[in-house]
Amino acid sequence: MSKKTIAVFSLFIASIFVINNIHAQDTIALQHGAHRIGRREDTMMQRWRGYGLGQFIHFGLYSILGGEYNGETYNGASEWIRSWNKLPKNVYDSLYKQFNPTKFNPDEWAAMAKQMGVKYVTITTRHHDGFCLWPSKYSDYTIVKTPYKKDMIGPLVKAYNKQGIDVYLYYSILDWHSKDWRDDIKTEDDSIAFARFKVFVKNQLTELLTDYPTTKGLWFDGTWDKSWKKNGAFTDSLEQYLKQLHPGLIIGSRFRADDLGKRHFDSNGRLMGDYEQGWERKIPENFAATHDNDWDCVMTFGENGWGYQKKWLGHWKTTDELIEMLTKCVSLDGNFVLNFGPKSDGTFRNEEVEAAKQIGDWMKINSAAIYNTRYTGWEKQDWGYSTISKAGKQAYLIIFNIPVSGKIRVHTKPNQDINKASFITDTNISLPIESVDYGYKLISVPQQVYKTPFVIELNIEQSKQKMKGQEENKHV
Ligand code: EAT
Repeated sequence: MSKKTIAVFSLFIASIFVINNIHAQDTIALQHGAHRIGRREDTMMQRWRGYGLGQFIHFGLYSILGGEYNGETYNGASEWIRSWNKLPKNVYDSLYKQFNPTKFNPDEWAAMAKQMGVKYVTITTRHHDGFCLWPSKYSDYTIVKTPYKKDMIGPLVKAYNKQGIDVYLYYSILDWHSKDWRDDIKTEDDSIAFARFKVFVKNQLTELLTDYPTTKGLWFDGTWDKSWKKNGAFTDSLEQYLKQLHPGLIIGSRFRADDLGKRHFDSNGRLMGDYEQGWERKIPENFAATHDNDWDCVMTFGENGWGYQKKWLGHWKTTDELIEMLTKCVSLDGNFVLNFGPKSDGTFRNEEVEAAKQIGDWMKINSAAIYNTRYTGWEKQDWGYSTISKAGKQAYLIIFNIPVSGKIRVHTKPNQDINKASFITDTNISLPIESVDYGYKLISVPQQVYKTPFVIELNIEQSKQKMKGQEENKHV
């Protein structure tokens, strides 16, 4: 062979090698990556998917301070106040001696949630400070050491379940109290201590699921540190253990790491966990951004801060804004979970009580558009958001922006006809529908001032034929 032939041949071999290598990189061999492709489809997960609206509760020692110390206001999130350099750590760590939510009435909490229309609640059993709201036998830093003495989680689970609301337990892996917790594992000592911490976590989680057997899922937090990321194998085996212990259990993507320490999505880009839990106060812009996964969005009334804050800093979301966020989430196949930060006496601040009531009043009329509905597959349209029933027979237009013409321009899928349109408040009265060019429908509503977002229900018929003009986009 001439030198030239050898060179060309080598290049050929090299190029095959490169191509093969690209494919090999597409799928990294993982023992602790995603164990499922696509959505989880069992009954429990379908129930989760149908919730639409949830409640989050942040309650703990930080609720006593309410974001203030010594007359000064902490600018960070109130449940993070322990990390404020103006607050001596021993002051925070002694707060448990005053923790006494004497006005805590689990039935009242559950009644408020029920009235608001929430289908599930997530409650902090142990936030980053390590303080446990249940009498854990594995910790010396629990509610039994406080003047209150009694368990809060058990009565809460019971009261919410009595109202038909599912309970999820929030649990932080990050733990400022445990001597064994580490943010990284650098030495042999670190790894010995963290090994003890892992046993502690497993014991506590087992205890929670055993003591509160109606728990539907665990909402994990504080899993972003290197110590946890270096323990992908452990996180995977713990998740599998918890699911065997508690069949149907739902755990989001914030829990574990893969072999290489990747979180949420494994090193091959596949979602780990039962739903994407990445959106803290963030809502994806469009359906593509959800990657067709289940997801939830946890939201605060304020701009930041989850625990009780005496002073509201910055913008405070109005009920209509929250309803818009709720409908946007549901229209993109996600659940919307609104956070509450009760005061240390165990009661809710008036603003939260009032907002819960207003959301509940709206839900009483419009919840058919929220519960057990899903993404319509339509593009986002100017008037607001849309959802569709599971069977695809009813679609809901949740209207936020009404055109001055009073004609709401709707674009369905090509094979969907609208048989009937009516206000959800009165489905006996049909609103006029006109078919216009390019498959649009104009639905006429009275030209008046609408004070709240409202819902139009559509009866959808799947047609075989495409509507004239809709099937093609001719350029002339
Ligand atoms: O304290 C918040 C709250 O519990 C929320 C659901 N998650 C916690 C949290 N800790 C963070 C640390 C860094 C960045 C964002 C955080 N959110």
